Amino acid sequence: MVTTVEEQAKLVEASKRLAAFQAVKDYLLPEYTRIGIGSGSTVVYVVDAIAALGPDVTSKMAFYPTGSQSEELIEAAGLNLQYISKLPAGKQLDVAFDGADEVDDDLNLIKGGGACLWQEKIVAASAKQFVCVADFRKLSARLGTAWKKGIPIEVLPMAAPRVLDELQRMGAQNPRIRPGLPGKAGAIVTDNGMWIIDAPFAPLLLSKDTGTGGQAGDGTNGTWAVDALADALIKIPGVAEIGLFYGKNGLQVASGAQKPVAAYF
Ligand code: ABF
Repeated sequence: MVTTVEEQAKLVEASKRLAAFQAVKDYLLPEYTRIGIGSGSTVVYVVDAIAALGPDVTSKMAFYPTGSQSEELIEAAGLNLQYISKLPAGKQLDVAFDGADEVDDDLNLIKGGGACLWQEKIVAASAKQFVCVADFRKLSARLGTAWKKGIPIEVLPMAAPRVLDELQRMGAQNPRIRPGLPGKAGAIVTDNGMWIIDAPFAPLLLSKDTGTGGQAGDGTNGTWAVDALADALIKIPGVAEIGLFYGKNGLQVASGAQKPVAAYF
């Protein structure tokens, strides 16, 4: 039984590591040449697992980061760094690995706790297969249950007050502009010069829970289905990207990428 904070922290790290090594074992095929690498602390183990395959396997591969953190990880591991902006039109990554803040039963995700969600979505949507690597704390039946800080939304700073108004109208409970990192005044500024709004909504329904006999899922009484909420959020003027990654439509509509595959313990 886990009794102390230190023991819990050890368990979480062990879970991230196991998930990462298993994900790389299952989903990184030796013939792949273009690999997306996401952000966050779990991805550190993904890069460890890739580096452990050795140069015989990895020297034929190029790795595409979602931001400066994964760029540094790739370089520090001696892997071949490439940029998604240089990926020619018509080409795709073979696979992309990334973490998440929460994962529901349908493999819909909340992402963006680390403020890199826009680049993360572009890399995910550029891949034939997206592999979400997450430890046991991230799993929940419905998004908004495990990650309670709200859905991260990247916004144009000048639009932030209007976006906050609209989010409140849609039923978000106390949406807030994310503050800067400790010691930094003002809002957090993303790599794209944008701000992040965190918008908590009541736990989201899965599409199968809505429709005939189910709940509406269209925001009535503050209840949203994942896909309906994602569609509504992205249409708000001033919203650049949202931290809802949903398998059925989000990634497929954007790119033809497959539904996310999860590997976790
Ligand atoms: C990225 O890193 C983000 O989308 C998510 O916010 C975060 C997860 O980080 P960690 O693996 O440290 O929990 O994947």
